Amino acid sequence: MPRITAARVIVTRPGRNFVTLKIETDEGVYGLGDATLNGRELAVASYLTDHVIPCLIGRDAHSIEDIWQYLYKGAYWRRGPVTMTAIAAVDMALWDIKGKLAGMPVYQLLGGAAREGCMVYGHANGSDIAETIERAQEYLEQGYRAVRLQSGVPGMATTYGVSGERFYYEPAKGSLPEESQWSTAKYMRFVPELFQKARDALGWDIHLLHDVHHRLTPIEAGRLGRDLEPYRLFWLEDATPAENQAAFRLIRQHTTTPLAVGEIFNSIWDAKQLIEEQLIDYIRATVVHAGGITHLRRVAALADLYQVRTGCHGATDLSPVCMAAALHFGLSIPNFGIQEYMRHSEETDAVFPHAYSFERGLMHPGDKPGLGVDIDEVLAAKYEYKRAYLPVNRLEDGTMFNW
Ligand code: KDG
Ligand code: MG
Repeated sequence: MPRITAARVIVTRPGRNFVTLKIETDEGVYGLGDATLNGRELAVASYLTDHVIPCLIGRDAHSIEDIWQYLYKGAYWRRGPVTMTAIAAVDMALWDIKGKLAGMPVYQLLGGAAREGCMVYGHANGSDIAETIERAQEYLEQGYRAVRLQSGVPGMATTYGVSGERFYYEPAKGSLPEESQWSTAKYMRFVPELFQKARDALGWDIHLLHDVHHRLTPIEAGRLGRDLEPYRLFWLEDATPAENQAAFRLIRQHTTTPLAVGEIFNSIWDAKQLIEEQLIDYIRATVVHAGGITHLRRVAALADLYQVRTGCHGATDLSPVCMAAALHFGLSIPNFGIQEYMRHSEETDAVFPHAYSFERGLMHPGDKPGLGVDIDEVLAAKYEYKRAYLPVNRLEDGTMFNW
C-alpha cells in the first residue's frame, strides 16, 4: 500500500497565479493536483495546508474514493468553491499517483479511450466584428472545429471576453477589482449581427459558440436564443445566473438554441434540476472546481441519463494539471461534448511541462503514466504570487451587476 508521507502547496505566478498541490508517497511516486480558484487563490492554499494536509499523512494513496468521502463528509461543512477545489486537488493528485504506480495514463484507469480525442474550442475575440472574424479564421487555419466568438459592442467601453491578447482572455488583473460597464440593450441589438456576419464569412462547417457570462434575465435570454437560431450555435453559455435552476425553464420555452451552464458549479447538486429536467444541453463544471475526477464522473453519469453532454470549463486560470485531468476524463466518458481550450502562456507551459497535445481540432492527454503533467519547482519559485482580482460590473447608471 503506497502511504502518503508528505504534501505541500506550491503557489506560483508564471504569467498568472496558480495553486498546485503535490502529494508524496513512500513509494517514491508523487502526484499533482490543481487548486487554483481565480481571485481567491490563497483561501484554497490555506484550506489545504491548514486543514486538509494534516489529515492526509499516513493514508493509503490508492483509497481515492474513501479519501474523497472523508474530506467531503468529514468537514461537516459541505460543498462551496473553496472546499470543493481543495478536495479536487487531492483527488487529481491521487489519480496521478495511481496512474504512475499502475504504469498507465489516467484515462486507461477510467475505462479507456471512448474516442479519438477531445474536440476543443478556441477563443476568438476582437474589438469589433471584423477583427473577431479575422481571429476565428486563424483558428480555422490551425485546424480547430469549434470557436467561441466574443466581440466589442458599439457604445460600450469594455465587453466580457474581449482583450488585446491574440489567443486568450485574461480577466484577473488589478490589485483591486477593475470596474466594467454593461448595457443589455446595446448587447442584445448587436449579437445577432455578429453571428450573421460570422456565418457569411466562416461558413457552416465550423461550430460557433458564445458566452453571455450571466448577464441576461431568463426572458431576455429566451429572446436572444431565438434571435440566434438562424445561425445554429453549438451553444449559448451562461445565459442567466444559475443559482435558481428553475429559471432555465423559461429560456427553454422560447428557444431551441442549445444551452451550456456550470463553470462556477462545484457539485452535482448545483446541476441536478437542470439535468433532470433537461433544461440544458451541456454541463460546464470542471475537474478543479467540482470535486475532482471522482465527483465529475458522477455529474457526467447523471447527465448521460438525460442526454446532457459535457463541455468543461478550460480558461487560462485552470492550470495545465486541470487541463490534463479534464482530457483524461473527457476521453473516457460516453457523453463527452466539447472541451474549452484557452491556451496558456509560454511561461505557464514552461513551469508545467505536459504530455497533452492538439491535432486537427482534437486534444489528447498523451500516454504518460498518471496525468502526464509535471511542475518545475525551481522555475516556479522564480514567479512570486501577486494578488489579482476578477473585474466587477455595473450598469450604466452605477447599479452593481453580474460580471
Ligand atoms: O475565472 C473566470 C474565468 O475562467 C471565466 O470568466 C472564463 O467564462 C469564462 C469561460 O467561459 O472561459
Ligand atoms: Mg464562461
